[in-house]
Amino acid sequence: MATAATTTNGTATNGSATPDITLYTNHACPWAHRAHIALKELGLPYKEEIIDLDRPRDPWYLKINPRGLVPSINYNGHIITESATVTQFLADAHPSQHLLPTSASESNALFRARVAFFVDTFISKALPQIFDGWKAQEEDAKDAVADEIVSVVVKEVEPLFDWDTKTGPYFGGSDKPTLAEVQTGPFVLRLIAFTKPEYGILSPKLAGLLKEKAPKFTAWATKLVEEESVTYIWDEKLIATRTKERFAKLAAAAKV
Ligand SMILES: N[C@@H](CCC(=O)N[C@@H](CS)C(=O)NCC(=O)O)C(=O)O
Repeated sequence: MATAATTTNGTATNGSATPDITLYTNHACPWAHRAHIALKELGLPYKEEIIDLDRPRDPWYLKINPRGLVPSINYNGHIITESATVTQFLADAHPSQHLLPTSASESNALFRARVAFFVDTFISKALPQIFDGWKAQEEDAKDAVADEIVSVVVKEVEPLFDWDTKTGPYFGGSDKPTLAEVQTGPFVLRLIAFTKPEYGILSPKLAGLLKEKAPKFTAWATKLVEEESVTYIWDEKLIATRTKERFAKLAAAAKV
């Protein structure tokens, strides 16, 4: 029988007892959004503390996370910061769940390696272009960035969709979101939402181009953005409006 790892207060951390979790977050932050998806997928109850990012962090929060960033979690008295670390920890601490197969076997190790490579590819190759898209203000610039986004997705991301989708649409053919979807979901959600013409953020041509040139990515993304774990804290209109205003302000300031 597996022995439960224990924290200083004697509570099991291997998923056998419900942990006491506080998530320090802001619903506008895509990195913090990763933690919300992981917690929902794992079915873990949690308290949340919304951190106001529009003003300097309070000293109490800097004690929790000296970098002043969200997300952070307090898990049974232990502080964990950085979204990738937080979500990996939650998946490791609750291994019976579908997020990531954690027991030692070659196939599980391979799955984890492929998830890590997929996430690294999306974040290091595609995300910079997606962020450039949010920044572009003129229609021509938006269209040019849309071409760049499509080109990087076609070259770097689309080839990674090499699994059979008969068993499920998610990473490796999973029928439920995995850690790959947890780590990329908040950005995919914004990518899909911000191409809607009513928001005027990304080029409205982008959705059609992705559908035509990256059909596997598009089919996966379309399913993912419908998942309850991905949408339950999402206020699309509010976040789109704020994103548009924020980047318009930044662009105006850069011109001065
Ligand atoms: N690498 C961090 C990035 C987190 C991050 O940039 N959070 C932003 C909000 S989206 C933040 O807390 N910003 C506060 C600030 O910069 O003062 C992670 O993955 O957790």
